[in-house]
Amino acid sequence: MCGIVGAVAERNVVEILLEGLRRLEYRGYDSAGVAVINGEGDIERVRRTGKVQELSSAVAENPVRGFVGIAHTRWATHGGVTEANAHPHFSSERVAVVHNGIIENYLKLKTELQAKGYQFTSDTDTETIAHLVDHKLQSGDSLLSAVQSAVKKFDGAYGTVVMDKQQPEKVVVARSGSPLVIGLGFGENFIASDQLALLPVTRRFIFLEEGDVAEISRTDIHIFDKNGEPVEREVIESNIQHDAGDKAGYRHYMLKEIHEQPVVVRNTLHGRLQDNGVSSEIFGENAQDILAKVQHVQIIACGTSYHSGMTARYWLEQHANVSCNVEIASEFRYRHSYVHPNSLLVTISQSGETADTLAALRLAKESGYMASLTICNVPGSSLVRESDLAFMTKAGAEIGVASTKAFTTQLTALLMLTAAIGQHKGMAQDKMQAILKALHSLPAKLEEALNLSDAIETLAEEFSDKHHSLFLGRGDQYPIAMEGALKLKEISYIHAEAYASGELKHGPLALIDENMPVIVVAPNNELLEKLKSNVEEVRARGGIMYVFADKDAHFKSDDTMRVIDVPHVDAIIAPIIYTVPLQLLSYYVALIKGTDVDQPRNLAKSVTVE
Ligand code: F1P
Repeated sequence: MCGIVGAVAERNVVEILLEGLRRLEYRGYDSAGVAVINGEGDIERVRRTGKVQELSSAVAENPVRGFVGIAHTRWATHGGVTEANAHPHFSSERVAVVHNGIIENYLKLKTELQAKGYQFTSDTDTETIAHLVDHKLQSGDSLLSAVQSAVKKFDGAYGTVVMDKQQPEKVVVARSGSPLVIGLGFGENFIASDQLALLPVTRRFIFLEEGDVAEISRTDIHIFDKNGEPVEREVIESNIQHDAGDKAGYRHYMLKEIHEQPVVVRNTLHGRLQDNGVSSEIFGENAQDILAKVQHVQIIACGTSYHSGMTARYWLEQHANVSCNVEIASEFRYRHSYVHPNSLLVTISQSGETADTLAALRLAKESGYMASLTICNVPGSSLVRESDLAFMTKAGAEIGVASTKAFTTQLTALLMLTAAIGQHKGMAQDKMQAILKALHSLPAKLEEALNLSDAIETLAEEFSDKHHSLFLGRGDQYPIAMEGALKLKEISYIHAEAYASGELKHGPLALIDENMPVIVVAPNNELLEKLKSNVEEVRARGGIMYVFADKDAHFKSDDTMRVIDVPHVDAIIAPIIYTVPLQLLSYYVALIKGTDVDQPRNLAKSVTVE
């Protein structure tokens, strides 16, 4: 989704801003723009639809220079993808604004501002911010107080950065519902919606809190909380790799991230397993008491993270003996759900900023949940800061919009959570030892799964001309089939549906013909024989199947069925391992189809608006 970068320095900041935008490209966007206060004290702006490269070329042709500037990648919400709708937006050639989020009451504000004589040049909600701030400035307010009083009028979400050419030594920023991070330099300071944008210039960050407004100059940062009181916020030293934004020789970030899985799963496990169990403390300081009392787990997430939650439900109920519900955040937040006694709310999110998941957490906090835990990949993110407990996955920066390594590290974390809760619920030591052994084996087994790469690249050729596909799984492989289908549709644009194969007879069998490939993830457990019957149902109707299975499952390739041998693994970690060939399949199909693998059309990496 939209990205923000800003800088206040004593050098030309244009290249810093453009590089910041490049590093935010992964989030998904459709236009980009930059504005600086130049040497004459005027604001100059360049905007383009399309990629940041278009903007860079435009800047190269007609250079702009300035020591203070703001830049933006826009993912259209209000108003089409046009240059006029791209940020930064101006008011009176004096104020420039970039904004992430949605000002929900913008139509009312727009009418009021038009009545005051303001002319709108875009269809965006953002332009109301520029005019409102300008209106306050005209009555003599400082930029800080103009922004402070303007934001009081907004309903909705914003992360915004504002420049005033008459106060050219600073920018003022405000955050509510859309993340902003201040980057601290030496004699210069920066702002961005994501720390990744600023890694080339700093590693020291302040994460703004909800309702914060900050005035940022080269040498000073003054932060005010939602009540307008001055506050100090902690400075955090980031340990994210500077090269997190590089492809390391891979053709796409997604392929790099698929191949990183053995290492990042090892990192996620590192120091967190004991000889006889999993310590509760890895989930947070008070986790011991909380996990001991848990009687019910409510998992909330979106997209791929939701699929990891669905898998965890099988594990928690079967192995930890605790009841568990899983729900999509956008549904959960708008219904009245029953809160079981001693319920633990678990949010799962790569980014920690997904708007619906965050809203669900905030709702749950008022609804009588015993405590909240987040499984998250981004330290300092909103979910981490606002949850009682947090477990950080160590996937590192994930750039590909289609989530891969974040998913397998989430599953690893959720299996550790199963063991930690199970420990309090009387899990037998032999089961605990089996889980620990399986967890230890994960990195090596993921390596083995990656060896299927060449075979899957060849297999992908059979899919590239298909328009529809069906993914089947049973038990804890059903969510893996769902994740496989999601990956294929996200990056290859082939319509893919996932079904629990026991449901075939209840409708989807009607779809089966030779043009509908059926991808089967075979469980390595007591459901195998049931699945084999489902496979025969498909075969009897002329379906063509691709079966990912353990050798011991004894599937045989023939005219109607291609069998891909997946490394033999303990059944409990099979969902994690079987994910890998499905990721590779969608990657290679997308490669043949020539789609934009890392930034699929219409999608955004971090969904910070509802
Ligand atoms: C949830 C999610 C991702 C998906 C895409 C859009 O994000 O649906 O799973 O790959 O990036 O958002 P998160 O809450 O896990 O960050």
